[in-house]
Amino acid sequence: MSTTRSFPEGFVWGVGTASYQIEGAVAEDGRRPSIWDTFSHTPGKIAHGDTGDVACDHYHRWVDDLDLLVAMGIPSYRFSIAWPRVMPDGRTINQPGMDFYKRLLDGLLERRIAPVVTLYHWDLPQDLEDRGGWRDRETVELFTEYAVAMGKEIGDRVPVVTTLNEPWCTAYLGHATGEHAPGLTDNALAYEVAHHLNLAHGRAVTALRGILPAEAQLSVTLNLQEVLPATDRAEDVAAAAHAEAISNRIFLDPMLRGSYPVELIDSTAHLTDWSFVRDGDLAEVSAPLDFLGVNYYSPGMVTATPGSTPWPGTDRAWRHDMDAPQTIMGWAIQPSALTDLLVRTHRESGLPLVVTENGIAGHDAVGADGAVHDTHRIDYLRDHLAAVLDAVEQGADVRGYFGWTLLDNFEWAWGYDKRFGLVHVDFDDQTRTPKDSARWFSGIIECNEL
Ligand code: IFM
Repeated sequence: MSTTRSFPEGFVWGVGTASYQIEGAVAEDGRRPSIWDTFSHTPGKIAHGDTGDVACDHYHRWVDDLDLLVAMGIPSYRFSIAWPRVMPDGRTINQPGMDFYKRLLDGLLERRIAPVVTLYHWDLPQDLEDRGGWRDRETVELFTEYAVAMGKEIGDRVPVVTTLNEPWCTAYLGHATGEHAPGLTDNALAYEVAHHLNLAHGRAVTALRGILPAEAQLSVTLNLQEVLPATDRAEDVAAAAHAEAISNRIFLDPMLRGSYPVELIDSTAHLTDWSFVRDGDLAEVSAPLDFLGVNYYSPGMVTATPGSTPWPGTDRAWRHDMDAPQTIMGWAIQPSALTDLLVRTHRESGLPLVVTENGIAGHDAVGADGAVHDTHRIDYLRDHLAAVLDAVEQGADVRGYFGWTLLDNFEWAWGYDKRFGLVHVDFDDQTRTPKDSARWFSGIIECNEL
């Protein structure tokens, strides 16, 4: 017999997207290239040579896309602003680009959908990359100026602002493994970039507090990793602790406690002396937050024994396959790891949490009956929502859940192969077809129960 379980009262439900993954229109109305335009046009970087040039053409179809949100009964929409659209050179406001987001925000508010705005979901203006990008401390200053400009332009329409999405990806995939833009491969650089991202986040939070209405909520979204040791051998346990430090605590500790963990500094001493952390930085990084956004897809397992792929950013922990079913991304499916992550993160941070991303990719196709029967996604979402409820029962203060993602879209280095959407997109003619999971998710939202 199945029993129904309720989510907390006032639980926030939503879906998310990111600018480069859906907008297209990369050279319209004054937008200039971002690092992802450059990277995706570099041969060999993206599966099938895909680019975000058109993506879901959301820049032109945003009205229909907002109507889709209404049809799905989605109360809150998380999207990101393309810095190179509103400030093409990274510093000068481009009014037509800004007007796009004002129209989008007005469209959401007219439809009574609460916007959650991310300022940086990886599309750094290429002009700033050419000056050193996140390796250069000046980018911290320019990001703060960008945040201030956005606060002044749209702060009256935005109740929730997230500074950065998954700085781990920018630091490590962008600068250590080279899988993401700008495609650099230097572990030492990744730590410096992580610090500059932390500082940019903290400065932006403080600056925005002075501009946004008092009730505005400020946050950051981290893809926290639940890292498990392959065995209980001391070396593997130490490798997992190291991977945890360079993946999670490098962001959590400075943001929440105003310090970098000693283990992090010690275990990376062969690569960097951390002299890029200047007096006063950590006080700025730890500006108070209203909640913490957590993106979760999969746990990771590591071993100290070299041989497999190194954990991003280090040669002291190596990936180890888990004995668990996998998604088509090769990511292990283990909902209980989400419960553990939420319980621990709430206990250690004391902050309310929001699951800002969770979802699964598939090779979903529209069938002869005109529908997309993505039962694998319904199963994944159901099991992970149950994991959220388990975490709440164990004391974690989880206030919301955003499914990733509204539309099938440009999945970074994977191009259009991996479909994460609740809504199927035909990339030949841009037809949108809500999948079975979209209807299922709407039903959950409507009754606030699982
Ligand atoms: O599509 C991405 C998103 O941009 C950031 N978080 C992970 C998702 C799935 O890979």
